[in-house]
Amino acid sequence: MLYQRSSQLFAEAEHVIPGGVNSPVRAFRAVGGVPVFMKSAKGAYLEDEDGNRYIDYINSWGPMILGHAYQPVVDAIVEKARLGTSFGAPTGLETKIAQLAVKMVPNIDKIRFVNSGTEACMSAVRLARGFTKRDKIIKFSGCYHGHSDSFLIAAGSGAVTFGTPNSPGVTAGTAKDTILARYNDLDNVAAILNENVGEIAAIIIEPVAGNMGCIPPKPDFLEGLRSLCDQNGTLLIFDEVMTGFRLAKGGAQELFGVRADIVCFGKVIGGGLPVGAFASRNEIMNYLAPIGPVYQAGTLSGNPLAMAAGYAMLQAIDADAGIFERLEQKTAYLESGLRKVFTDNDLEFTINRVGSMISVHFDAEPVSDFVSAAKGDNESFRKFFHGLLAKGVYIAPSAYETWFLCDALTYDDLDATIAAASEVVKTL
Ligand code: KE4
Repeated sequence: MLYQRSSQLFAEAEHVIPGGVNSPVRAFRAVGGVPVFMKSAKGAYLEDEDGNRYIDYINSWGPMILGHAYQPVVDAIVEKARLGTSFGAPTGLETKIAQLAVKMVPNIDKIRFVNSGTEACMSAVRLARGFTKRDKIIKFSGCYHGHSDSFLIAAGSGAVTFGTPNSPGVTAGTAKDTILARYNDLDNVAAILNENVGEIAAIIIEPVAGNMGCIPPKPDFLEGLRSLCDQNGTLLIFDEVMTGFRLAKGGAQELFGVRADIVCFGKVIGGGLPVGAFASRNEIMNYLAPIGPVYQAGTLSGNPLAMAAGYAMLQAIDADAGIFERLEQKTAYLESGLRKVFTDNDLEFTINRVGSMISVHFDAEPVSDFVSAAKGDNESFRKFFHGLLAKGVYIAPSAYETWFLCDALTYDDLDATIAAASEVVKTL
């Protein structure tokens, strides 16, 4: 693989964009090397500026569940763009996508659209604090809910990659209201609630953690959080920015059968355009401006282009009864192939998977929380990443991320990926 054009573009970008990127994880800092600049994508494939082609397992960090440039989404965007891109006024399309989301997702009556997952989670926490009249929240070490101040406390994803979980700029005043718990440790959560009786507005969690690699909830963990919240008058916020419309039509709530009080969305719901959302039952959502006292707003929230893309995406998912089973089978096939490759080469590894979210950890121990996720052999991961990249397979450039599969992947693509891995592991 030649990366000459990417190298040139990166050098130019670094002069005018911090780190040459508009989101840190894209800078390849965790794996080293020059970030690849992409030119186009279609279906399961990316093409970079040097003409290299990749089988894509990032899919824009989750949104492209149907594959890149999915024609109904592209057509919807093009058609809508001709009619104007943003009015700053309500449009009928916002109601249609809201009605569809409410139909697809359990336990929600209303939804508010914003422009990113960060905005969705930030707004959900403000709403929970306003509704409960409590200040403190519990988040889990290694979970990432976007870059709002309250969340940059032992955050996952890029924040961990850069070893700065507690980012400068987050004040002590803010940090004091965020209490950290250990993922998959119900006793730890119960102890925190007992030490802060009547003070915890919400517990926010990724129901399947995707920002310290993919970490499934242990049996009864989510159910346990639900009952602890009920006992303490605390709201349970599911951050489904990754899992929403990916693990099931109704996301993790449907998959695990656990009711959240507020659900946050991003990624898939926007079809690749900037959309986030948060949703709940009427009792809570009616606390939001303009009908309630909790303020939240956005110039481009619900803009026609993003709504057109998101609506086309949700309609396609809603109409496709087999998509989640196909994604389950394809990802299970990939997992099985990788397990064989790693086992045949006597590697120490763990693979975690839920549906079409999967991660590889070069550590024999189970990975069930932030501490165990941090034990992975990052040097092996780095070599694995670059070895696959050179063979045209594009996985997440950090061990603290999750791979996302799309429905456009064929079994030939999966076989090619497994074959590439079987060659790369010999270099580890
Ligand atoms: P955004 O603000 O990036 O749209 O969403 C923030 C967010 C919230 N909640 C969860 C569970 C998330 O995974 C994210 C964002 N995910 C990262 C990938 N780990 C986005 C990639 C990036 O930061 O560039």
